[in-house]
This record gives sequence, C-alpha cells and structure tokens, in this order.
Amino acid sequence: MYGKLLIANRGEIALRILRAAKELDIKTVAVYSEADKTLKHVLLADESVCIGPPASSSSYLNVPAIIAAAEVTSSDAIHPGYGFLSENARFIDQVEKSGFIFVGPKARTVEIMGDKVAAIAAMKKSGVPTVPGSDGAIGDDVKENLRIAQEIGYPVIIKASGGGGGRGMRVVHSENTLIESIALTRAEAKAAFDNDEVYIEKFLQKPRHIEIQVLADGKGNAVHLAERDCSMQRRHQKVVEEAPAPGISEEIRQKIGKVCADACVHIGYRGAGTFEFLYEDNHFYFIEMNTRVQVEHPVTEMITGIDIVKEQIRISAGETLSIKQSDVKVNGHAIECRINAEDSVTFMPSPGKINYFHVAGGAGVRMDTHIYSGYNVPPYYDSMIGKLICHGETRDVAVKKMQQALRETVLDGIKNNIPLQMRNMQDEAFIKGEVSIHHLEKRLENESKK
Ligand code: MV4
Repeated sequence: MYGKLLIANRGEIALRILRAAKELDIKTVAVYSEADKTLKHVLLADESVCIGPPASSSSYLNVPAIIAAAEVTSSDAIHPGYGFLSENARFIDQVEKSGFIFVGPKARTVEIMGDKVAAIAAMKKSGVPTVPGSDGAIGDDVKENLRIAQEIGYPVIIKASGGGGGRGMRVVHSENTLIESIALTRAEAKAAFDNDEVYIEKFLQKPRHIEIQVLADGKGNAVHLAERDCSMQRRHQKVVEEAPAPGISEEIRQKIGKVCADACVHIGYRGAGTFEFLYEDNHFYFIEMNTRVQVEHPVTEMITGIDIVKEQIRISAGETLSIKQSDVKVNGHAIECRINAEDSVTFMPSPGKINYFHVAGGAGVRMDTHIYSGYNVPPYYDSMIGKLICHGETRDVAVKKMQQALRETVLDGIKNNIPLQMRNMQDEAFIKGEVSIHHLEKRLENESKK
C-alpha cells in the first residue's frame, strides 16, 4: 500500500475519502479553494494546500494546480471523488504522466464511457442488454433515419453521444417531427459537447432507474454489489436512493449482476463503477456507465458491509480483489436522503451560516456530512451538504428509521430540504416501492397546485 493520498474534491465525499485513507494508514492531503479553508476534511488532513480562488474552474477543476499540489506534498495517489475531474480522461492522463496513481479506471475506459455511442457498443459486445435503437450513431440520410425510427417504433428519443446525465436528449412522438428533432439535437450537441454524434433509442415511458454497483481489479476479477433504485429524482438530480431495489428477486439480481461483472472483465475495467439501467416491464436496459464513486454508494455499503472507498484505494494500489462473489450478501435494506441547502418548496439554493447542527442517531443511522455548528455553506458549489442513510432489517423498518432520523436532525440557520424528505418518507407510492423516474416531479407538480 502507498503512503499518501491527495483528495481532489471537497465536502462530504472529501471527508469520506479521508476516513477511508485513515483506516488504511495512508496519510492525506487536502486541496481546497479560498472559500473552503474551514472544511472539516481540510482541518483533519495531515497536510493541506490552497489551490486557488472559490470558482471551481480556478480550483477543483484546475489541473495544473492539483498536480503541483501532489508534487509539493510528494503524494502517491489522487482520489477524484465524484463530479469535478472524476470522469475527465485528460486529467487521468496527466495524473499518470506526472507519475501519480489515479484512483479509478484507465483514462481510455473513462473516455469510452463518456462517449455514449462507444459505451453502448462496448456493452452490447460484452453481453449487456441495451435499449432497442439505432446501431450506433445515425447519419444525415432522411429516408434512412425515418426507416430506423419506424422500425424502433414511436415514441423514440434522440440522444447526443457526448451527453449523459440528462443533457442533450429529445423525445419524438411521431415521424412528423423526427427530422427536425435530429437536426436540433445535433446542433445543440455540437455547441455543448463539440461532438455532433447522435443516436436513436426507443423511448421508455415509465421506467425505474436501477443501477448495479461493481468492483473490479483490472486483472480479471470483478464482483457486483447488488443494485440501487434511484427513481426518486427531480431534474436529473437524485433525491432519495435505496438498496436493494424493491421487487428485484435474488435470482434476477444475480443474473443482471453477473452480466455486469462479466462485462467488467471483458472490457478490462478497474475500480468501482456503476452500470445505469432503465427498468421497465421486468427488463433491464443499459443507458450509461459511471466510472466514479457515486453519491449514493453508502446504501450499497450498508447492505453489503463492504467499504467501497477503501476497496477503490486498495485496487488503485494494485491489490487483487479480495472479495469473491459468494462473499457478497444482501443484508436488510438501506435508504439515503440527500440533504441540500435549498428551499424545500422552490428549490432555490440557500447558502449561509449553520447556527446549529444536531445529527440523528441510533442503530443503523449514518450521516455522511462535512457540516458542523458554525460552518458557513459557501455559495459557489453544489447545494448538497450531506446524506442521511438508514439501514433496517426490512424496507419498512428503514423507512421508519428515516422518518425518525429526519425528525431528530436539527439544521438551523439555512433553508434545507428536510421538509421535502419528510414528505418523501410519507409518500404512499414511495412506501409501496413502485415509483418510476417521473413520480417525484409529478407529485411536486400536484403539491404546487394545492
Ligand atoms: C431515457 C429515458 C427513456 N427512454 N432513454 C435521462 C438521463 C440519462 N441518463 C438518460 N435519461 C433517460 N433516458 C430512453 N430510451 C428516460 C430518461 C430519463 C431519466 C433517466 C434516469 C433518471 C431520470 C430520468 C429523468 C428523465 C428522463
């Protein structure tokens, strides 16, 4: 194992990475912006380096500053967390060319997964079920495109290869608007991603978002850590996540999980990763692969007992995966509520000083957060300030625990979404475990009419 890890992120995930490193007896280096001197992990790290002004573009996205910080501190490795540079293939390339270990996949893998057409092609070749659609990027032949969409059957969705996470998509309900929609999506994609490649998929109308967590060592070993359901979302931002997904049997879990683990071996995947699927009418359809640790990884940790961040670090040090598939058992149920500094009705960000923070407690209650009484939430970054995770023997118990944990939490001084999460934990459809990706937005629309 190496001796020093630089954490190229902020907030709760930076603290999460620091804790994992400490457990592995690895020294930590925090890099922080001028707005982040008082972050909890900066105060706890063995060393810290200011890398620039508050704006992310000048600090957490500033590649030369981060590499320089790794150099002056003689760090061995860099953990990117999520967001920022975590899925930037050029960053990975520079990290490795500068002689540091990147905690994550190879640059080439990240590049492929960032190109949705290439990612889908790689997955198809590896035996992963995909959405019926065009075989890769489409051309500009009007007749041919009409034929492709006709064969798929309307409604279809046009997606930009450079998009993902909800950017660069357009739903088409009939052949009347197909050609103009392709042209529009292509033009937007060219402007936004400098890549005008687009492809067509069958539009699934009421899917759930189910994703499979994997770990692979890049040396032929890979396991899956079951699935998460992340259907409770608003504007492509997840709000509540859980594991396992309601209604997925052990047989189905092992079947789709093995497909993902085998695909990891097939493509030479290394590190933690997530296969994102749309799930409708008992079928899984691959849409994207995330090559980073995800915000919602704790629900998987709670049901499997596996520390995903420690595994990422061990894998990056060249260790062989110590977990066999038969070691991975699903125990109980876990739910995560994202805690955001925002108005719980208007969703307007609400940075500012936290006068008082009291964390919920009890068996199976976990709060991953960097905030503390007196901490000032800066206005420059994402409004997520923590995650409350509850684990119970059953899903019903986990919901009850979450209701109580939300009640116990005191977060005074800034507006936050705890009132929204309370409503979510009392939402009948959510409690039944049968919500699609559209459920929350539809409910919010109804609530706003009342
Ligand atoms: C889809 C879809 C329906 N059919 N693809 C949105 C984000 C990106 N990851 C893919 N997305 C979607 N792709 C087909 N063929 C619906 C969505 C979608 C969605 C997916 C996951 C989570 C939330 C979503 C919200 C709206 C639309």
